[in-house]
Amino acid sequence: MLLAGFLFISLGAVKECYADVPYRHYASGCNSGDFKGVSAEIYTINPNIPNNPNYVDYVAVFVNILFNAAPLHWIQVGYNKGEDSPSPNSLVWYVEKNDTNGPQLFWLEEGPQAGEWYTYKIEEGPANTFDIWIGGTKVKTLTLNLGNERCIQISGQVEVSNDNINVINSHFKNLQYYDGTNWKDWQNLDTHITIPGYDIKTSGTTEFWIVKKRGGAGCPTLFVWNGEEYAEEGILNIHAEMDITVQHVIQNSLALEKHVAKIQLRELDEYTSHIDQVKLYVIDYHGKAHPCPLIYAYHNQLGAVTQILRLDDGKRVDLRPGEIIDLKFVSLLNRQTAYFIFEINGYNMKWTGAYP
Ligand SMILES: [Ca+2]
Ligand SMILES: [Ca+2]
Repeated sequence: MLLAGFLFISLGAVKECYADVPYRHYASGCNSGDFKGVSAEIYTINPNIPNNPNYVDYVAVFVNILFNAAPLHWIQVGYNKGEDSPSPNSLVWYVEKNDTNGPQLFWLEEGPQAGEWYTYKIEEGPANTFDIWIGGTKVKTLTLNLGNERCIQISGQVEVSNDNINVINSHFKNLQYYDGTNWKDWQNLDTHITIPGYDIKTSGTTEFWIVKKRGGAGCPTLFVWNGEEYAEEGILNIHAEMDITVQHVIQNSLALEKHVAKIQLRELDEYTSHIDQVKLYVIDYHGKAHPCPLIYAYHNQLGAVTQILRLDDGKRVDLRPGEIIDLKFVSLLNRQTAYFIFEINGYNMKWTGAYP
């Protein structure tokens, strides 16, 4: 998008679908081939722009047709928020191209409403003319000087100048191409993202969106009381669409105070875990497992949940982001204790609810 940095763009392989340059990161979905148009519905995000003193900060969200990788020739339409527009740090629509005559940027007088969807469309006509549409209105017709160059790739992209710009909920759907006669759904969708801290998710070949990257594998994180503090044991991987049982051999020393072991489950990710049952076993030096009864379970939002978590009966406790369950189990084994195993039955569907 940004002209100031234009000379620094180098596009490696076309199918990688982005230009990897300092201070610019991309999230993109692309479809390689010779097409005569691209169209997508794009959700409007409205992030804060940090205004870095050393360069122009912006976010640009657009659809693009790429004609040539070196030199880079393309046409795009989308919205921008940044210091570079005539209405700084407002949401503004724009059209931009680069061909053998060089780059040209056109700011429109209006922009999208945050939180709304708009359809962006570029359609090739005769003699390298391109009609550009936003929300059903033709906003521009441009003639490009392309020689024999043809479309080699269409894409939807989110481009940021600064990793601190929050791109969560950026979302493209109904990705379509024009074959010269009809508009059709994309048959292929390659995604790529270089914005740190985010992941890109897809649904079929016509939709993708950006989510916050999860720290590790997700799901509840297990902590055990070691006599001084709750020590982190790690994640209990219950990614599934229905209950699964996962066992975890406790690595830290588990302090028993009056025969009571104290354990915590914390949801450190942004997805809810549904927990049916928790168990603790103490293993003796002969390898025999002895169940430790659950005597206390307290959810920091829901209160006492002991009875719900005792039985594997389909009655579950939801552990939402930031929530904690305190657990106490009784072990009477004492000196014969070799180690402990924690067991959980439940599930976490991970990406549910990530749509704006
Ligand atoms: Ca239960
Ligand atoms: Ca169950």
